[in-house]
Amino acid sequence: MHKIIAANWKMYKDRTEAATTAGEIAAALPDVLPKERQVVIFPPVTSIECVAQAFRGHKSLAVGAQNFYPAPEGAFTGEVSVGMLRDVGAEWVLAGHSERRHIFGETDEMVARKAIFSLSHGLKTMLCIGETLDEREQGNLYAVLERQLTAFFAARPEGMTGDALVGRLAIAYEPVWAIGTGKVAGPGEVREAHGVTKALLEKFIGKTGKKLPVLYGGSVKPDNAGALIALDNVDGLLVGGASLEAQSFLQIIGA
Ligand code: G2H
Repeated sequence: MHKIIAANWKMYKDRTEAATTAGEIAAALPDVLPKERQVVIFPPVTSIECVAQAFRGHKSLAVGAQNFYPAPEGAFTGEVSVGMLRDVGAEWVLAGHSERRHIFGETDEMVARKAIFSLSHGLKTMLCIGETLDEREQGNLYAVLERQLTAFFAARPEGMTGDALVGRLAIAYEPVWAIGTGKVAGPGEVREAHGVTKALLEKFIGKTGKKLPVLYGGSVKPDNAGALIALDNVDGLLVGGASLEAQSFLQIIGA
Protein backbone atom coordinates (compact mmCIF):
# COMPACT_ATOMS: atom_id res chain seq x y z
CA MET A 1 0.00 0.00 0.00
CA HIS A 2 1.34 3.46 -0.90
CA LYS A 3 1.93 5.68 2.13
CA ILE A 4 0.06 8.97 1.88
CA ILE A 5 1.59 12.19 3.14
CA ALA A 6 -1.14 14.82 3.23
CA ALA A 7 -1.07 18.54 3.98
CA ASN A 8 -4.03 20.43 5.41
CA TRP A 9 -3.41 24.13 4.84
CA LYS A 10 -6.62 25.07 6.68
CA MET A 11 -7.46 28.80 6.19
CA TYR A 12 -3.94 29.86 5.27
CA LYS A 13 -2.41 31.12 2.00
CA ASP A 14 -3.80 33.25 -0.79
CA ARG A 15 -3.39 32.08 -4.39
CA THR A 16 0.08 33.55 -4.85
CA GLU A 17 1.37 31.96 -1.65
CA ALA A 18 -0.29 28.63 -2.45
CA ALA A 19 1.12 28.53 -5.99
CA THR A 20 4.61 29.37 -4.70
CA THR A 21 4.60 26.65 -2.03
CA ALA A 22 3.04 24.07 -4.38
CA GLY A 23 5.62 24.93 -7.05
CA GLU A 24 8.48 24.50 -4.57
CA ILE A 25 7.12 21.13 -3.50
CA ALA A 26 6.65 19.94 -7.10
CA ALA A 27 10.15 21.07 -8.09
CA ALA A 28 11.90 19.39 -5.14
CA LEU A 29 9.77 16.26 -5.02
CA PRO A 30 11.79 13.95 -7.27
CA ASP A 31 14.77 14.35 -4.89
CA VAL A 32 12.95 13.67 -1.64
CA LEU A 33 10.04 11.35 -2.39
CA PRO A 34 10.65 7.78 -1.27
CA LYS A 35 9.14 5.15 -3.55
CA GLU A 36 5.51 4.32 -3.10
CA ARG A 37 4.44 7.56 -1.45
CA GLN A 38 1.55 9.73 -2.53
CA VAL A 39 1.33 13.41 -1.57
CA VAL A 40 -2.02 15.19 -1.25
CA ILE A 41 -2.46 18.88 -0.46
CA PHE A 42 -5.71 20.32 0.86
CA PRO A 43 -5.46 24.10 0.27
CA PRO A 44 -8.24 26.63 0.84
CA VAL A 45 -10.87 26.30 -1.89
CA THR A 46 -9.72 29.48 -3.67
CA SER A 47 -6.29 27.92 -4.29
CA ILE A 48 -7.26 24.42 -5.42
CA GLU A 49 -7.02 25.32 -9.10
CA CYS A 50 -3.56 26.92 -8.90
CA VAL A 51 -2.19 24.04 -6.79
CA ALA A 52 -3.62 21.58 -9.33
CA GLN A 53 -1.84 23.51 -12.07
CA ALA A 54 1.47 23.43 -10.18
CA PHE A 55 1.08 19.65 -9.75
CA ARG A 56 0.18 18.91 -13.39
CA GLY A 57 2.33 16.09 -14.77
CA HIS A 58 3.38 14.83 -11.31
CA LYS A 59 1.80 11.42 -10.77
CA SER A 60 2.58 11.35 -7.04
CA LEU A 61 0.99 14.72 -6.30
CA ALA A 62 -2.72 15.40 -5.91
CA VAL A 63 -4.91 18.16 -4.60
CA GLY A 64 -8.05 18.02 -2.49
CA ALA A 65 -10.69 20.16 -0.83
CA GLN A 66 -11.19 20.67 2.88
CA ASN A 67 -14.97 20.94 2.68
CA PHE A 68 -18.06 20.70 0.45
CA TYR A 69 -21.82 20.26 0.71
CA PRO A 70 -23.31 16.83 -0.05
CA ALA A 71 -25.77 17.75 -2.81
CA PRO A 72 -25.25 17.94 -6.59
CA GLU A 73 -26.32 21.62 -6.67
CA GLY A 74 -29.03 23.80 -5.23
CA ALA A 75 -29.94 26.69 -2.96
CA PHE A 76 -27.14 26.19 -0.40
CA THR A 77 -25.73 29.68 0.03
CA GLY A 78 -22.02 29.74 0.70
CA GLU A 79 -21.45 26.07 -0.11
CA VAL A 80 -19.52 24.32 -2.88
CA SER A 81 -20.36 21.02 -4.59
CA VAL A 82 -18.12 18.06 -5.40
CA GLY A 83 -18.72 18.70 -9.11
CA MET A 84 -17.36 22.24 -8.70
CA LEU A 85 -14.34 20.87 -6.85
CA ARG A 86 -13.63 18.29 -9.54
CA ASP A 87 -14.00 21.05 -12.13
CA VAL A 88 -11.04 22.95 -10.58
CA GLY A 89 -8.87 19.83 -10.26
CA ALA A 90 -9.65 18.34 -6.86
CA GLU A 91 -9.21 14.56 -6.61
CA TRP A 92 -9.70 14.28 -2.85
CA VAL A 93 -11.82 15.73 -0.05
CA LEU A 94 -11.53 15.73 3.72
CA ALA A 95 -14.57 14.73 5.74
CA GLY A 96 -14.99 14.97 9.49
CA HIS A 97 -11.90 16.97 10.37
CA SER A 98 -12.16 17.79 14.07
CA GLU A 99 -12.34 21.51 13.30
CA ARG A 100 -15.45 20.85 11.18
CA ARG A 101 -16.91 18.70 13.97
CA HIS A 102 -16.07 21.01 16.87
CA ILE A 103 -16.19 24.54 15.41
CA PHE A 104 -18.93 24.02 12.82
CA GLY A 105 -20.97 21.42 14.68
CA GLU A 106 -20.81 18.62 12.10
CA THR A 107 -22.30 15.50 13.63
CA ASP A 108 -21.21 11.91 12.97
CA GLU A 109 -24.30 11.58 10.74
CA MET A 110 -23.47 14.68 8.69
CA VAL A 111 -19.85 13.56 8.31
CA ALA A 112 -21.02 10.12 7.16
CA ARG A 113 -23.45 11.67 4.67
CA LYS A 114 -20.69 13.86 3.27
CA ALA A 115 -18.15 11.02 2.98
CA ILE A 116 -20.68 8.76 1.25
CA PHE A 117 -21.66 11.55 -1.12
CA SER A 118 -18.08 12.40 -2.13
CA LEU A 119 -17.19 8.73 -2.62
CA SER A 120 -20.32 8.22 -4.72
CA HIS A 121 -19.46 11.24 -6.87
CA GLY A 122 -15.92 10.45 -7.89
CA LEU A 123 -13.76 12.00 -5.17
CA LYS A 124 -11.33 10.10 -2.99
CA THR A 125 -12.19 10.77 0.62
CA MET A 126 -10.11 11.12 3.76
CA LEU A 127 -12.40 10.49 6.72
CA CYS A 128 -11.03 11.98 9.95
CA ILE A 129 -11.76 10.45 13.34
CA GLY A 130 -10.35 10.98 16.82
CA GLU A 131 -11.10 11.42 20.49
CA THR A 132 -10.94 14.49 22.74
CA LEU A 133 -8.72 14.53 25.82
CA ASP A 134 -11.76 14.05 28.06
CA GLU A 135 -12.89 11.03 26.09
CA ARG A 136 -9.39 9.51 26.22
CA GLU A 137 -9.04 10.12 29.96
CA GLN A 138 -12.39 8.46 30.60
CA GLY A 139 -11.17 5.36 28.78
CA ASN A 140 -13.48 5.91 25.80
CA LEU A 141 -10.99 5.70 22.92
CA TYR A 142 -12.53 2.52 21.48
CA ALA A 143 -16.11 3.72 21.96
CA VAL A 144 -15.47 7.05 20.23
CA LEU A 145 -13.67 5.59 17.22
CA GLU A 146 -16.33 2.89 16.95
CA ARG A 147 -19.14 5.47 17.09
CA GLN A 148 -17.53 7.65 14.41
CA LEU A 149 -16.77 4.74 12.07
CA THR A 150 -20.15 3.07 12.64
CA ALA A 151 -21.90 6.25 11.48
CA PHE A 152 -20.11 5.92 8.14
CA PHE A 153 -20.22 2.16 7.60
CA ALA A 154 -23.84 1.79 8.71
CA ALA A 155 -24.99 4.54 6.32
CA ARG A 156 -23.32 3.10 3.20
CA PRO A 157 -25.60 2.38 0.26
CA GLU A 158 -25.80 -1.26 -0.76
CA GLY A 159 -23.42 -1.02 -3.72
CA MET A 160 -20.64 0.58 -1.68
CA THR A 161 -18.87 -2.63 -0.74
CA GLY A 162 -15.51 -2.85 1.01
CA ASP A 163 -13.85 -3.54 -2.34
CA ALA A 164 -15.38 -0.38 -3.78
CA LEU A 165 -13.67 1.63 -1.02
CA VAL A 166 -10.14 0.36 -1.68
CA GLY A 167 -8.03 3.09 -3.25
CA ARG A 168 -10.82 5.60 -2.61
CA LEU A 169 -11.25 5.86 1.17
CA ALA A 170 -8.50 6.71 3.65
CA ILE A 171 -8.96 7.13 7.39
CA ALA A 172 -7.06 9.81 9.29
CA TYR A 173 -6.75 9.23 13.03
CA GLU A 174 -6.29 12.66 14.62
CA PRO A 175 -6.54 12.81 18.42
CA VAL A 176 -8.21 16.17 19.08
CA TRP A 177 -5.85 16.89 22.00
CA ALA A 178 -2.84 16.72 19.64
CA ILE A 179 -4.20 19.01 16.92
CA GLY A 180 -2.34 22.29 16.64
CA THR A 181 -1.26 21.99 20.27
CA GLY A 182 2.32 20.84 19.77
CA LYS A 183 1.42 17.68 21.75
CA VAL A 184 2.08 14.72 19.52
CA ALA A 185 0.67 11.36 20.53
CA GLY A 186 3.47 9.01 21.58
CA PRO A 187 4.33 5.94 19.48
CA GLY A 188 2.48 3.67 21.92
CA GLU A 189 -0.66 5.80 21.79
CA VAL A 190 -0.56 6.00 17.98
CA ARG A 191 0.02 2.26 17.59
CA GLU A 192 -2.85 1.50 19.96
CA ALA A 193 -5.32 3.86 18.26
CA HIS A 194 -4.35 2.63 14.79
CA GLY A 195 -4.74 -0.95 16.02
CA VAL A 196 -8.25 -0.13 17.24
CA THR A 197 -9.08 1.62 13.94
CA LYS A 198 -7.83 -1.28 11.83
CA ALA A 199 -9.69 -3.81 13.98
CA LEU A 200 -12.88 -1.77 13.53
CA LEU A 201 -12.36 -1.59 9.75
CA GLU A 202 -12.04 -5.36 9.72
CA LYS A 203 -15.20 -5.68 11.80
CA PHE A 204 -17.13 -3.63 9.21
CA ILE A 205 -15.74 -4.95 5.91
CA GLY A 206 -13.70 -8.02 6.79
CA LYS A 207 -10.19 -8.59 5.45
CA THR A 208 -10.66 -5.80 2.90
CA GLY A 209 -10.39 -3.43 5.86
CA LYS A 210 -6.66 -4.12 5.92
CA LYS A 211 -6.38 -2.45 2.51
CA LEU A 212 -7.64 0.94 3.69
CA PRO A 213 -4.82 3.29 4.72
CA VAL A 214 -4.91 4.76 8.24
CA LEU A 215 -3.01 8.04 8.55
CA TYR A 216 -1.91 9.78 11.74
CA GLY A 217 -2.45 13.53 12.23
CA GLY A 218 -1.83 15.94 15.10
CA SER A 219 1.27 18.12 15.51
CA VAL A 220 3.37 16.13 13.03
CA LYS A 221 6.70 17.94 12.55
CA PRO A 222 9.94 17.19 10.68
CA ASP A 223 11.51 15.88 13.89
CA ASN A 224 8.78 13.36 14.77
CA ALA A 225 7.59 12.36 11.28
CA GLY A 226 10.23 9.66 10.78
CA ALA A 227 9.34 7.81 13.99
CA LEU A 228 5.61 8.03 13.25
CA ILE A 229 5.75 6.86 9.64
CA ALA A 230 8.00 3.97 10.69
CA LEU A 231 5.26 2.46 12.90
CA ASP A 232 3.98 -0.67 11.23
CA ASN A 233 0.31 0.29 11.37
CA VAL A 234 0.77 3.92 10.27
CA ASP A 235 0.05 4.23 6.54
CA GLY A 236 0.62 7.96 6.21
CA LEU A 237 0.50 11.36 7.88
CA LEU A 238 -1.89 14.32 7.78
CA VAL A 239 0.08 17.46 8.54
CA GLY A 240 -1.26 20.92 9.41
CA GLY A 241 1.03 23.68 10.68
CA ALA A 242 4.27 22.02 9.54
CA SER A 243 3.01 21.71 5.96
CA LEU A 244 2.73 25.45 5.37
CA GLU A 245 6.44 25.90 4.61
CA ALA A 246 7.67 23.89 1.63
CA GLN A 247 11.00 23.02 3.28
CA SER A 248 9.39 21.68 6.43
CA PHE A 249 6.79 19.67 4.48
CA LEU A 250 9.46 18.29 2.14
CA GLN A 251 11.40 17.04 5.17
CA ILE A 252 8.26 15.26 6.36
CA ILE A 253 7.62 13.79 2.90
CA GLY A 254 11.14 12.38 2.87
CA ALA A 255 11.17 11.21 6.51
C1 G2H B 1 -4.65 18.39 12.61
C2 G2H B 1 -3.45 18.63 11.80
C3 G2H B 1 -3.82 18.59 10.33
P1 G2H B 1 -1.59 20.10 13.02
O1 G2H B 1 -5.62 19.41 12.37
O2 G2H B 1 -5.06 18.04 10.02
O3 G2H B 1 -2.93 19.91 12.14
O4 G2H B 1 -0.52 19.28 12.34
O5 G2H B 1 -1.29 21.58 12.96
O6 G2H B 1 -1.86 19.59 14.41
